[in-house]
Amino acid sequence: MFIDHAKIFVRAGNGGHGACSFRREKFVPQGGPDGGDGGGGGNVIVKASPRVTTLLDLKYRRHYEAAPGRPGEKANRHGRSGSDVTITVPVGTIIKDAGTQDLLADMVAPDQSAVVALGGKGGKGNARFATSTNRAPRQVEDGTPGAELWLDLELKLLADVGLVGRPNAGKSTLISTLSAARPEIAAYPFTTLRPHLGVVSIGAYNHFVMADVPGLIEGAHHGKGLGHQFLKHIQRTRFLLYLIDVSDWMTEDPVGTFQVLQEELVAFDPTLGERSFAVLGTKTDVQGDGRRLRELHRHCRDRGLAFFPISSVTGEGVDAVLAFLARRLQEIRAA
Ligand SMILES: Nc1nc2c(ncn2[C@@H]2O[C@H](COP(=O)(O)OP(=O)(O)OP(=O)(O)O)[C@@H](O)[C@H]2O)c(=O)[nH]1
Ligand SMILES: [Mg+2]
Repeated sequence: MFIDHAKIFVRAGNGGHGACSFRREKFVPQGGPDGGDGGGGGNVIVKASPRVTTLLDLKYRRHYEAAPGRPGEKANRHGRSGSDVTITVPVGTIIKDAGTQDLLADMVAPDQSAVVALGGKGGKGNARFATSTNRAPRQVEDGTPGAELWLDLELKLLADVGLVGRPNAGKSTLISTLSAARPEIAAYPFTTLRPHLGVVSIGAYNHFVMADVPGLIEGAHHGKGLGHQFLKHIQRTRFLLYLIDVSDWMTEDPVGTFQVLQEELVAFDPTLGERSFAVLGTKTDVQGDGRRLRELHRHCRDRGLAFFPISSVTGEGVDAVLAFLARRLQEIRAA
């Protein structure tokens, strides 16, 4: 199951108390104070892993607690620190304080980690309070409490290229011909029920990440179909590909379809209207008399929009799209 939101409770360990103790050894009368410091409490740490793709685990386990520091001991022995607890999340997870909604961390890179609840400090033992005038202090310090709070975690995928299209437009088919991603593919709408990421290689050294997002229909930004819930996963893509079916068994007009998709994106997030994009006319191997392809091509050409006819089945046009994406992404990264 793909889960992209979770609320969890985290508690860091308390610091251990400082010890109050005096040296008691044979033949050493009036040994000085030797109470050690308490250990620090464990932290709660969040770490991003590319091997995790959903927040599902956090739905099942909602409480995370790090170990407390041990109290100090006699003979100046410091208490052991409490061990940290680490929560693994997918890359792209945004972590907020659920109470204040303050942003605590945005886990954008693999292996990035952040302390979300800091362990308490260990208290000083009485040995640390000895002075020339007070050689037998009984004073000790308590450890401080570890932080505790509720966290909101939200996964917003990070990808270079986002695929946008109506159900059945051929998004999943395209990503599975270009990458190792294997989303479900079938001739019915809403086949793909969760976003998928695929790594697309261009040549030996260059690659980019593509996101297949479930199909969008008119009203998606109001929650129609599946769109609304997944639109946020294209918010953090650098480049969009609009996939428009131009096959002869498609009934609607391709230009209207493209415009509805654009409107849905802008209604959801106006900045998506400024995102660079290209338009793909898909399934050209079954384009029939080619009328739909011509209409869409003309519409794009008149507006100076990048347009490519492709077929994921025969491979027609796919290399041209790849070469174009490689160039555009390089420009975007450089900018
Ligand atoms: N002939 C032909 N069929 C294609 C092509 N691309 C996809 N299809 C078919 O179109 C249907 C829908 O393809 P999908 O890739 O599942 O479409 P999608 O956009 O991912 O659909 P949703 O997941 O429902 O949003 C499947 O039956 C595919 O086999 C193509 O280039 N040529
Ligand atoms: Mg699909």
